[in-house]
This record gives sequence, C-alpha cells and structure tokens, in this order.
Amino acid sequence: MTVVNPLAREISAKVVYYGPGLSGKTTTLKHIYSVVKPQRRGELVTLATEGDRTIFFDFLPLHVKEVQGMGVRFQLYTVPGQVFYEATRRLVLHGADGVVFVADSQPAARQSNLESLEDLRRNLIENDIDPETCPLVFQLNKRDLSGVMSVEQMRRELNWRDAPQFETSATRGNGVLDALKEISKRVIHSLWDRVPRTPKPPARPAPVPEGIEAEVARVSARLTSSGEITLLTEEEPEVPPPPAAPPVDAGQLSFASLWEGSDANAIAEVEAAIRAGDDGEALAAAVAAMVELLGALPGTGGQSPMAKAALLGLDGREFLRFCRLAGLHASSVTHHDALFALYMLVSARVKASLIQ
Ligand SMILES: Nc1nc2c(ncn2[C@@H]2O[C@H](COP(=O)(O)OP(=O)(O)OP(=O)(O)O)[C@@H](O)[C@H]2O)c(=O)[nH]1
Ligand SMILES: [Mg+2]
Repeated sequence: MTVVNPLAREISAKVVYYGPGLSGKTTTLKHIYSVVKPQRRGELVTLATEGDRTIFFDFLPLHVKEVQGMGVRFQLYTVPGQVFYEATRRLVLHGADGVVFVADSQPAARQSNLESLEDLRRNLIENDIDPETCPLVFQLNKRDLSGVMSVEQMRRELNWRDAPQFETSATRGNGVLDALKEISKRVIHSLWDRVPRTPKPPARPAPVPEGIEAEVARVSARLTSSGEITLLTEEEPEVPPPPAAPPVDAGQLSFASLWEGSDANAIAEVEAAIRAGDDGEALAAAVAAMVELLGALPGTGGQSPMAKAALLGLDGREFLRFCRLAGLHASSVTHHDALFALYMLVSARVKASLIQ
C-alpha cells in the first residue's frame, strides 16, 4: 500500500515475496537483512515458524534512497508457500505495491511453481490488484544447484508477462539485491498513477490544504523522473535520537482544555485514541492535525512543511522523527510513538497560538 507522506517527503510501499513452499523466500529476506546496513533496515520479523517453514509471514522494513534525496521505505513481506496457507497468502498480499515471485529452479518443483503462480494471479485479483500491470519481478532461485531447469524453460512456463527475471541463489546471496533493486524501481515508477488515489491520513477527514497536495505532486514528479534506485548500504552519519517524550497521564489530564473548537478536538482525538490503546490511530490523527496546522499557518504559503515547521520553531530533529513515524504502518506504531506524536502536536499548537 503506497503511502506518500508529504511531511517527511517519504514514500512507503509494500513488496511481497511470493512462491511455492521451500523456494527460498525467507532465505531471500534473511540475505537482504544481512547485507543492508543496520541504520537502513529494521528488524527481520519472522512470524511463527514451525520447522523453519513460514506459517504466517516474514517482514523486513527497509529504507531505500532515491538519488535525488527522497526517502523511500519498503515493507518486504514473504508469504507461506505451503499449499494449505492460501488464505494467509491472500491476506499478506493485500495492498501490495509489487511482487517478487521466487521460483524454485529444481525440476521437481516445476508443478508447484506453476500452481503457486496461478495462486498468485488469483489472489492478486481477489485483492483488486491487476496481475497484468502490477510491478512484478521473477527470482529463478537455487541456481547454485546442479541439474536445474533452463532459464529459457522457466521463462516460457512462468514468465507470461516477460517481466524482468534474475537467476539467484538466496543461500549465497547471488542476484537477490538485483531483483530487489528492480522491483523497487518498478514500484516507484508505478507510483505516479497511484498518487491521486493516495489516502489522506484516515483519522480526520479534514480538507488537505492546497499546498500539501501540490507538494505531493512535486515529490512524485521528481521520483518518477529519476530512474536509478540505490540501496543504502553505504555509511551515513547517525542522527542521535531525540529526547524521550514526556510522561503523560492521559487518563487524568487533557491538553485539549488549553484550546477551543477544532484545535481542541484534534488533540482530544489523539488523546482518546491513546487512551483506547489504538496507537496507530493516534499517530494518524496527530499527523493529519499537524498537516492541517502547518497548512493554515499565516504568511507561509509556498513553503515546504519542513520550512514551516522550522519557522514555527519546532525542533528540527524532533520534527524529522515525527515525519519518520508518520510513514509507519499502523500496526508497528508503539505507545511511545503515539505519546511522542501527541507531544509534537501539542508543542506545535502552543507555538502556533503565539503567532495567531
Ligand atoms: N541450494 C539452495 N538452497 C536454498 C536456496 N534458497 C533457499 N534454499 C534452501 O531451501 C530451504 C527452504 O528455504 P526457505 O527460504 O525457508 O523457503 P520458503 O520459500 O521461505 O519456504 P516456505 O516458508 O515454506 O514458503 C532451506 O533449506 C534453504 O536453505 C538457494 O538459492 N540454493
Ligand atoms: Mg518462508
């Protein structure tokens, strides 16, 4: 699910590694995890395995950098390949922006590759994703083994769209990053068509200021005009973490009482979500309120959100962290993140009150 976050100048997209059981999907993710610099990836989450078989999914958040400096996040998922987990595969595929089909090159796997490919096409359609146009790349895996099927045979039998295909060995790591770079590039290129359908943060259906819409369009145009994606494996200076959010006893206090009307409502909404334990919702509400607040600042038309935040007097590193949080999937937002988002929103509101 592509999410364009105009505050952070960041895009978040979901890529799913699909294929038959034992084809090497989990091994592929493990290799990516092992070679990408720690500051450019999150932890590899392997959810519920039994004898090393995936029974739900694996998940690896990754940062990829576009040459012109635009931040891009990818959420990499694997599906469980075993035939009887079809419902789980359908679920994991939901909202996918791109697919890497990991085929097993051993002749004995010929039939299960074909069945998995059919299963993929069916589940894409079930998820309202067009199998003919969805960004797709093939990994012909286990090329290190002898007696594997020829590349031509596999192309003929599997690659009905003539999509890019890579000979890989996930255990040795050969070709895996090439396939990842290719799918990343294709996902980003497909973004242009998707931008008009990009959902606004869900919690507050407030109108998004024109400046923000324009910002999204500008950012997307820059992305699509640039072809090359580079994986961030090079060294980068570490940004020290910002100070921790102040403790808030959300059950007793409410910052909302400092203001009236929609300003108070926005904060009350974030607080209510935090109290209810819905941290993802709280963060989304805080982001929406921040977008609205920055957009409504007097005399700052045409400025980027970052510049507006600076003009307002928000701490740059804190604002950057807030922007990064805004790109998270709701399920990975922690209570601490939600409190930090509330703190940022309150801080911005206090500062905005001073100039109004
Ligand atoms: N020789 C060889 N073995 C591989 C390669 N990739 C994976 N394997 C092995 O194949 C087995 C299955 O790999 P996994 O990555 O767990 O397969 P999977 O696709 O995640 O399987 P499911 O989770 O059941 O869908 C493991 O023993 C791997 O070491 C490869 O490129 N070459
Ligand atoms: Mg697996």
